[in-house]
Amino acid sequence: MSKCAGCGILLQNDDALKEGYTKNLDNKFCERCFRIKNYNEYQIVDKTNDDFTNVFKEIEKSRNLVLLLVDILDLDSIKDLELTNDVVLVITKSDVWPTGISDKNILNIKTKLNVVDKIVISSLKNYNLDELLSKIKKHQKSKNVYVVGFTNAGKSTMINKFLKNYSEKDDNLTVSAMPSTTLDMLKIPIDNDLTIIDTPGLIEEGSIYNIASSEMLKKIIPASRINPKIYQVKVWQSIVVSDIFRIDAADNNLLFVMSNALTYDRFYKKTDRLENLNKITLNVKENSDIVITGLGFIKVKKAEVIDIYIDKRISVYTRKSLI
Ligand SMILES: Nc1nc2c(ncn2[C@@H]2O[C@H](COP(=O)(O)OP(=O)(O)OP(=O)(O)O)[C@@H](O)[C@H]2O)c(=O)[nH]1
Ligand SMILES: [Mg+2]
Repeated sequence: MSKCAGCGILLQNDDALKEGYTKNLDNKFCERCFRIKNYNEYQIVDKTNDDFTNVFKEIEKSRNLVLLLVDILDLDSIKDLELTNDVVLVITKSDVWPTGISDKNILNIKTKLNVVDKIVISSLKNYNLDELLSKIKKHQKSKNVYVVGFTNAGKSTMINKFLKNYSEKDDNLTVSAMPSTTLDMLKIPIDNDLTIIDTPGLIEEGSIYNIASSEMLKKIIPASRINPKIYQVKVWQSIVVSDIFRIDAADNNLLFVMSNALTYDRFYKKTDRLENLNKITLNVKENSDIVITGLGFIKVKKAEVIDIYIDKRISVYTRKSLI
């Protein structure tokens, strides 16, 4: 049985409602990949991290080098990940990060992993991919190198760019703004000495990705460089962001680092907008970020007690500001 060249799932022609379906087993892609690639149509698949346990087992057993890809807007996601392999930390999508922030600041993230090297890249802009290739060549233990990370980190997009830049082959992997695009491991030979193995993305608990519709995903995934929105708050007010969350503050300087497609409604009086959502009261220290998992963050200048109203499935926390 052969695998779909786009997402790694085993091809089957028995059940049109199950993953891997194709009318003709000689096809290169499953029906779902065909639809994403040609019509930008997407069926959401329901994945859990149980699907990932075997992938991690295989990776640890192989002892091969791992590239851990992390979306620049989701840096804390990897804090608790454990893996015994050597890891090159790859921070992706630098093209969307606001100007004026140094790579050094971003690379300063804490993990429990055996990080042997770190790099910031943009597959979209071809930024630092040659440098990443030389780091891989320096650290690889064998021909095989695994690419892992949370869903939507940009794993398949990066491997497609490697194929384009460094091999004679087509860039086949299916990529999309929806979570869980890649469904199983897939070996991608780049040259005689390097085969990259794409893996399905981990699911991040508490991320807005897990509950967003496809319309919403288009809005929240930044399509271009983020222009942060600044609000000077001098009297009590509420700001509602795209009906996703509301923030109440009284005396502050708020910098929203999120997709430019989001909209902002400002209220100077008590409002009941999003009042039915979960209320989170945060005792924020000066120069902190309030992180809305999967969406981005709000840099808060002054220490203040701030209320957030948001869906209870989305996790919200504070950290020392990255900016
Ligand atoms: N701006 C920007 N977007 C990117 C970049 N790399 C990937 N993306 C976008 O991020 C989204 C997810 O990309 P994928 O390559 O499918 O991510 P993945 O990690 O393979 O996701 P799963 O297969 O679901 O685990 C797509 O909308 C990509 O276009 C980049 O360098 N810059
Ligand atoms: Mg993928």
